[in-house]
Formats: sequence, C-alpha cells, structure tokens
Amino acid sequence: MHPDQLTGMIDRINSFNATPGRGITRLTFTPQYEAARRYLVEEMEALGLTVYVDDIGNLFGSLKGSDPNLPAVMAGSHIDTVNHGGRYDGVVGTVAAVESARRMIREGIKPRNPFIVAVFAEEEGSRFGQVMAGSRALTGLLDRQTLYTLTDSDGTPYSEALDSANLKNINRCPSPANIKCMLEAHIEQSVVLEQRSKVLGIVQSIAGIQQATVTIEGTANHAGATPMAMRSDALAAAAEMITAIEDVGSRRAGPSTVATVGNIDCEPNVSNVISGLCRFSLDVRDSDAEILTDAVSGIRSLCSDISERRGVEVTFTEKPRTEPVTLSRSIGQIFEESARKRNLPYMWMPSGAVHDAAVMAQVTEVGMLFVPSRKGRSHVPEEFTAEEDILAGVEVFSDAVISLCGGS
Ligand code: HGY
Ligand code: MN
Ligand code: MN
Repeated sequence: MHPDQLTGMIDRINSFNATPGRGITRLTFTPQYEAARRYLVEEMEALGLTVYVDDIGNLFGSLKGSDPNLPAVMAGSHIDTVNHGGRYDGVVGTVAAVESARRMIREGIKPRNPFIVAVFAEEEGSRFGQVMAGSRALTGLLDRQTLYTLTDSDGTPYSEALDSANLKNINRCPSPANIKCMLEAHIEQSVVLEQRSKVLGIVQSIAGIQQATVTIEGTANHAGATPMAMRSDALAAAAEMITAIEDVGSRRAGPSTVATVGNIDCEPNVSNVISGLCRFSLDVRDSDAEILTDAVSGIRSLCSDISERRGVEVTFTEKPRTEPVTLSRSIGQIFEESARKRNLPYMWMPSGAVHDAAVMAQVTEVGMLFVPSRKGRSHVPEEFTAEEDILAGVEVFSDAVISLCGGS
C-alpha cells in the first residue's frame, strides 16, 4: 500500500468542501459532492473498473471476477458529511474499498467473485433528513417514491437534486441475492480503541436508531404583558422535554441507550414574543431492539405529560427505524486472522454510530472494521485518524476483500 496514494485520495476528496476552514461540508448531490464523485469515477475508471450509478444516486465500480456468475463481494461507505464535519467519516471506508481494488490489480490478484466498490448516497441524512437513505433505498427498506419526495431545507425534492446531478451510466446494482457479502471500513467515532491502545476494531454489532421530529404548538403572545400563569410557551415546554429526553438516555433506559436532541427551531424566534411553535430533532439509539422501543415510548409519554401540564400540543413525526444488527462472525474472524498475521493490536467491539453496513446487514452478510478516532471526536472539524492507522486498516481490510473474493 502506498501511504501517499491513500492520503492523496483522502486529501483530494476533502478538497471538495463547501465550508473550507470550518470543517468539511459535502452534502449529497451538491456541487462539492458531485466534484468528489467525479474524482472517484476517474480514479476507478483509471483502474479499469466498470463504473456506474443506480437510480438512487449510489455510485459503483465493479471489477470482473474470473467466475462472473458468482455473487459479488461489495465494499464501500459514503462521501457525504454532516455540516462542518470531519475528513474521515465515510471517506476512509470509500478509500479502503478503492484501494482494495487497486491492490488486487497492482499485485496481479485475480478475484473469483466480482468485486464492487459502493459509495452510498445520503448516508448522513444531512440534506434530506433520513440517515442511510441511499443504502435503504437500494435494499428496498425505503421505497423510491418516498425517497424521491424527501426535501432539503430549501424544499428541493431528492428527485430534482438527483436530476440536477445529471448522472451518466445509470445501471442497476446487483440484487441482494447476487451479493455474497458487504464490508465497510470506518473510523470508530468514539474513544475505546484509543483508550485500549488498539489499532483495529472488529465490529460485532451496530446499534439501532429511531429518529423523529417533535413539534410543539403553544400560544404566541407578548413577552412583557402576558402573566406567567397565562402562558402556553412552546419553547419553555421544549426545554423541559429536552432535559427529560437526556434523562431517559442517561438514567432510565439501558446501558447502551443514547438520546440526543441536536437541532431546534422556534417561531417567531424573537426575544419579546413568547414562542408559539417549536420543532426539535430526536435521535434515540440502542444495541437492543426492545430497549430502543421502550426508550422511545418512554420519551413519548414524558413529552405528552409535559405538554398536558403546560397546555401545549405535542406531535411526534417518526422517521423509519433501523434495527440493531449483529455482524458476521466469520468475516470478523477473517479480519482477526489478518490482524494477527500483521501483528496489529485489535479488539472486538460494538458500534454506537450507525452505518450503511447496518442496512446491508438486513440483506447480506456484513463485516465492519474500525480504525481509531483521536480523542473519540467525530462529526466535527477536529475529527482525526493517524495515517499509519488508516494504512494498517486498509491492509487488513484488503486482505479480507481478497480472501472473500477467492483472490489468487
Ligand atoms: O449518525 C450516525 O451514526 C452516522 O454517522 N450517520
Ligand atoms: Mn457520520
Ligand atoms: Mn459514516
């Protein structure tokens, strides 16, 4: 593996950024995203891969296998980001997949199974509001009509943004029945590997996620002339709900439950008017399906109690839930064997972050490999993973790809 090739790819992808100097922002189908995609198309075409997109906007590069009738080995991740995010989330997995193809070609290793690099659209949900939209649409967990009508903050529908990307070479990705397995390399996005001085994390499970938009309707009124006892203050009600949600996540639900409110807006949002309308995001996750269900219903009943007491209306608009998944032990053992051979410290671990791998695990065998995140920071400009760790991760990852492709 050539380190400068690897970092060169990461740098190049991150040169396409809407917020230079303030982290990385590359939202699906925006000019920055399209420039990064075109760069990846060029890189994969230069390797001799057959490059195409599907009608969702997922990008694929396939390397023929000596036995084209065998199911394909898929590897990939995403290149869209959160707003003002980091340089490595999604990009490491995308580069690891491309480098796996490059290594087989460079070393003259012929895969038996076809090998497909996949770059899934809208994994973060930062533009159209649904996490892992591209992989969920690919696997049928999200129907095309619903996907195409998702809108961004300007009201642009997904279908229009997709059309404006003016994609070429539209083709269909192999159906799940023709996919042998899917692999994803990713930054850990937490502190465990760093604390335990490990270079690699073999992912055993990925948490489930339930997101929702919570809307509170109160009565807008004059901030000075309205006595406190006569208020139905939507923003004050939201504040009480948000701390109650934090309490469910930290104390009342399970050991691995997390509950986050990351986004809030209120109307009319001026200092001398009592807010009449407030909306906030809800993100609840757990590695146990039942605890996840209980945590969400606990939050819903807490919010309705608060709304009753405060004389406001509360509504929950839930987004499709993604179930917690257990990943393939046998693929994990292939990672483990390679890590041992290469004398790299590793550990088996869960993932609190969700990934396209969690969606693909609903339809095929999936393996996931983590590399460390410095101080556990991610989804922020400070996100960092050392080059030597990425290199080690890509070597083990590509070992597994070659083994699963029956490369010789
Ligand atoms: O939210 C997540 O866990 C992922 O980064 N989309
Ligand atoms: Mn992310
Ligand atoms: Mn990611």
